[in-house]
Amino acid sequence: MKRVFSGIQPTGEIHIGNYLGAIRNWVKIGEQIGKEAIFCIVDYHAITIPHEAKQLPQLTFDAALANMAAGLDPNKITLFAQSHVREHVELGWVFTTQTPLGDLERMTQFKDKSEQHSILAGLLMYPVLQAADILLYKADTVPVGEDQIQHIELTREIARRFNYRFASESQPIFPEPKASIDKNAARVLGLDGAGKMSKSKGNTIGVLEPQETIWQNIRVAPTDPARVRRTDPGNPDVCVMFAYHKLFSSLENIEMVNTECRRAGIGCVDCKKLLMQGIWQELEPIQAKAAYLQDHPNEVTDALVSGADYCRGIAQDTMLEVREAIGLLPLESRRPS
Ligand code: AQP
Repeated sequence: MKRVFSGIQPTGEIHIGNYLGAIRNWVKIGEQIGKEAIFCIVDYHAITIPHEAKQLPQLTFDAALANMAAGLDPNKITLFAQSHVREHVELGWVFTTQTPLGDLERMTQFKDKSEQHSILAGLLMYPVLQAADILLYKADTVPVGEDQIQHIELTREIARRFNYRFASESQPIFPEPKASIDKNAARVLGLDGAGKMSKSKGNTIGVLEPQETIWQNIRVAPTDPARVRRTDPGNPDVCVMFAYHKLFSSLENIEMVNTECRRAGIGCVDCKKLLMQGIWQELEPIQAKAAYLQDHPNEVTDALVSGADYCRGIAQDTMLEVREAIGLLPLESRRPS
């Protein structure tokens, strides 16, 4: 059976970039018949930048809850926390020993993040652990946002190199997985319009953020800088609000905004109010489900426990193959022949 795998970091509130760029795609895939879908809250990744140890358990739980609220149904997919399956770290180490340093130093995300944070060795190794996450389950499809394409390419390279060194051409151990990108939301812009929406940049719209806070942030968000007065015509192509309309509004409203903004028939506040309606239509049911799960936390915990139990079985089978392939002494007390 084809297997899909993806993960999300519990580094803060899940935002609409995560939701539209990745999670919504996960939900669609999870509903497909004939594909097994595994999704992971990658807490070992979250500690590659400075973190608050006391907050991490709650953040991990909250990320699981937000994903379930956004539509991941544990009856259809498997959801678990990365640290509950220790084989991720074991395979990560094996891959670390096989990965040239130069491959890691050229990763764009490493370069970006090492400008923001002190460089921990784990930050450099991040994509190796990510490769282990994916390949432990021999997943062939990885739904992600555009920012992760380079990491998935490296995962393919790691799989290829491992197969070449330790397996036969006719019986490779790992598949070479492909990224699956939702083209409409591959790179959701941040509220500042300056770059991708990122938890660490504080330019997010949280999926579980109260309606009023979302509105306050949208109300003051920049639009077309050349449109100073209400009577000035605007250019939707350079306005982040229009980019959001394309993600949240009806075709009819998108067309109306596109036409009316250009001839100053609609002002920025009206445009933003209309956008808010579209956003809220999408987020309200998610927030209602989140409120339900907050009242029934056992549903989240049960999903994580049974998800980890299931994944551990797959992961242990893969590690048996890997250990044998790379020449580690078998676990059972046998003398090497
Ligand atoms: N702005 C975005 N547009 C589209 N997809 C996005 N993703 C993240 N931001 C956007 C996708 O969401 C999935 C999980 O993200 P993550 O939290 O594991 O990764 P991230 O890229 O580190 O998220 P942030 O918000 O940008 O966090 P920080 O600021 O900590 O780096 C991934 O599939 C990602 O592509």
